[in-house]
Amino acid sequence: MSEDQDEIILADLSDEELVEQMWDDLYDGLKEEIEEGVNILLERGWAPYRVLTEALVGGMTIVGKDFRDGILFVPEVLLAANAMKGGMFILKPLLAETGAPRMGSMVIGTVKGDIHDIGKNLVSMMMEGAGFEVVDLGINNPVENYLAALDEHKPDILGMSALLTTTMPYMKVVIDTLVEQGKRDDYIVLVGGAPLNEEFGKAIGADAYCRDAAVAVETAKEYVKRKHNQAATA
Ligand code: B12
Repeated sequence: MSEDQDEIILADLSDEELVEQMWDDLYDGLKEEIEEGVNILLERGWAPYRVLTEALVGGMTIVGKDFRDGILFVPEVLLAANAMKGGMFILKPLLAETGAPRMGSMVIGTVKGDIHDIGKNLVSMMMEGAGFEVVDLGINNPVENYLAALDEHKPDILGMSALLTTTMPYMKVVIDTLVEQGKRDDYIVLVGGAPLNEEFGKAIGADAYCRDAAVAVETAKEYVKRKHNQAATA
């Protein structure tokens, strides 16, 4: 595949061919090619969100399937993640440039024991683009990190991400600690990550589970609006 690839000129491909080529390039961890592909699609007038979902997230879905099936291993997936981040870096300012009015604020982080951050970063980007101020705590966060950030920034929303079935229960540890400290109702708690579902979100006491970044934005807007209405009528 790499020999053929030397001869492929990305700019000569149709949109459809280019997206498929980008899926291959993401699979092969080719960061520069991904960056070039993103720029070409943007020059062709694609909306940043479309580039993100169709070219990048679409490619990562294929990587995820082959990782699950034991065809790809951690080193290859790390390269793919690095290539994806290269593309996301170009899209980030464009997604944030919507001029949306300030909607509220969010503290977000991946839970303890978990180093997956692509989905969390995407949610951060999309939330910023929708007018939310976002404090990103990064990966592998123990409960103390969340508590300190909540006290410091007093956000409307707490967002937690987990990609492993072994780390997702930690979200409950954070929520239970908030309950113990009488702070649970001060925040809208949104959770997400591939192994989660709505039932899990309810079971751990989150306000909502969001399956992707677009749903996260819509859900956040709805809850913040509700919170402000409640405050106004109180
Ligand atoms: C990339 C990847 C990695 C990379 C991570 C690089 C990085 N910087 O993130 C590396 C190689 C490091 C890695 C390591 C491991 N991984 Co991994 N990884 C993946 C992979 C292929 C893609 C994840 C991803 O980025 N998806 C793309 C993003 C856009 O999607 P997303 O994360 O789901 O996020 C979206 C939504 O979920 C939601 N969302 C996410 N977070 C949040 C938060 C909030 C608040 C909200 C509202 C919404 C939201 O919105 C996002 C955007 O739309 C998945 C496969 C999969 N199907 O998910 C496996 C996967 C998650 N990994 C897996 C495993 C097993 C591991 C390892 C244990 C492997 C190993 N043997 O070492 C380690 C664990 C390391 C650790 N301690 O965390 C398993 C988990 C299985 C399980 N059920 O627990 C998966 C499912 C692969 C598989 N099928 O086997 N991994």
